[in-house]
Amino acid sequence: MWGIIATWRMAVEGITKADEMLKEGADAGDAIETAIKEVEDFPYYKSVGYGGLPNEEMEVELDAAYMDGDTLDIGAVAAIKDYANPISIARRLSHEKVNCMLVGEGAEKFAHKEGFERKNMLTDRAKIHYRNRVKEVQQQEIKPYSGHDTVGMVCLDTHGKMTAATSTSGLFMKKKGRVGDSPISGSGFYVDSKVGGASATGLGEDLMKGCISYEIVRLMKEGMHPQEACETAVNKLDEELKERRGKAGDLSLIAMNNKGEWGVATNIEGFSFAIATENEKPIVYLTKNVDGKCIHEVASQEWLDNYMKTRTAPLEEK
Ligand code: SD4
Repeated sequence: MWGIIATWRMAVEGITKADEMLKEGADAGDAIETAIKEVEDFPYYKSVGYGGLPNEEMEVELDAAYMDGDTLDIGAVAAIKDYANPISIARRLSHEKVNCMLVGEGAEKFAHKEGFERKNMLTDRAKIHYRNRVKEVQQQEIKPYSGHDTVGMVCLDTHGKMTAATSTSGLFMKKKGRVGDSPISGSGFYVDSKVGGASATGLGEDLMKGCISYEIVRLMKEGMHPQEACETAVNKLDEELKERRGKAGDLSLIAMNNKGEWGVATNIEGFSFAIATENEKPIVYLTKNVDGKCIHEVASQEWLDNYMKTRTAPLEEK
């Protein structure tokens, strides 16, 4: 059995490549890194890698993590600038015994020393988004924090090895140095080949309050199917946040166990995810939470076409 599951429609090209590799017996580490790089390199995805939206100071600061479910090795970078593929740097760091999570300048210094590709990650299109947002915020006093799509994946290979990985530019207009859940073990991701893995997207500040990826793996370890584990963890955190704080941020989670069974839960409208397994061709689903149960529907061709059209449409300066 093999499989890979990922947050958002944007991951489908990446997981298609990973699916080809896994079929041939590739390692879950190589497959997941390939899949995430594909998303990082595509300039029209506004919240991952090249073309990612900048922070308040118009700098693209990226977070990424990699975890090996056999050894429990973890590597992560946070608030790193000017490197093409943060996921590869995170994976490289996962082989270190200490100093596995590096931030900002320290991460850049490491990447430079190791010969990773430098790249200016701020595109002209992202600059337009930034300037438009600055104007919108001035004119309408709306909060600058919105528009986020982190890529998070869990992968199982034919040898039974599992991996998890994330990559993101975090929240648009975040403060310089702000780090979300994505590079934080247990929050943005967690995987244990003896059980399964999970990964998150949404409002990092709230996802971290529940260590929600770890919580899902823990529930799977207790015997829950990934779908039940995701729904239980997401509904519970959503409730707790509403009860204690009056509201809950966006929480969307994907998970897979070591049998290749998967689950997804969200507290928002229109969360999309992509999946490929030995039994399922790469496919995009949309999910919605109806009274605590998450119902997945295959995305229509019209929805898929529209997704790409809106992502790549010409952008006007306001
Ligand atoms: C963060 N969780 O930095 C990320 C953002 C995100 O979909 O997931 N966007 O808080």
